[in-house]
Amino acid sequence: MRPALDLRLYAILDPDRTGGCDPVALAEAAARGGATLLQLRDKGRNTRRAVALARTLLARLTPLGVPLVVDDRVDVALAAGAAGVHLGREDMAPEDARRLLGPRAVIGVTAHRPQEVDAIDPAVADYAGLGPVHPTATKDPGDPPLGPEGLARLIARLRARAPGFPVVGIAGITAANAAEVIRAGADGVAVISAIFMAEDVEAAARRLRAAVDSALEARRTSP
Ligand code: 3NM
Repeated sequence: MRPALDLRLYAILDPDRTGGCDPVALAEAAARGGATLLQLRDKGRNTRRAVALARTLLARLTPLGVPLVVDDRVDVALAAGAAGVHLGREDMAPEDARRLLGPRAVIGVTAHRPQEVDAIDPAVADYAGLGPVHPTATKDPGDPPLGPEGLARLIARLRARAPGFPVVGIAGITAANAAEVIRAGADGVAVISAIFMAEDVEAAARRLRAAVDSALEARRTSP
């Protein structure tokens, strides 16, 4: 049995996009503000430093009840004892990661296009990050923005085959547009800049979490 995943506010920490601030302090601030899952997305550090950072993050986030997922690096996740990994389309295949990490690890995958959505194996992956929902300056996703309508279509396509499969929307998501991502059917939002480039990271996370929670509540109570 894999642990239940709370995807409502998935904060993605890129240590190169913290405006020069200590990434560990910012991760804690995001967790205090209501992040429910944190991803370490570290494209620059060498392996030893990446493991050390993941360990420090785990030590700080575990008492706050926020699991840590490592982007791409199955070895770093294993070495540090993180909850799991997030895998993009050029990363290790999810079934190989599952073999290495075991049945309890969290494995997330990225999908942008219908064929990629169709390739998701719900017996292997625990959640999907679908996007890009909006344009973003953080990364070139290599595909045009879906908008909320395109996101809703991808979610419907995935869940026709895998009912209730957990999904987060990603790219360009802010407190102002998070509700439309939830209305499109997502369980939560995955966010870099609107949290970690904010002047007050804790307050920014709190605003996003409130927007997600109220949209989820509206979805639950709407006829
Ligand atoms: N993956 P922000 S977009 C890491 O579309 C990542 O797969 C994307 O950052 C995808 O919240 C993205 O700053 C960056 O827009 C999202």
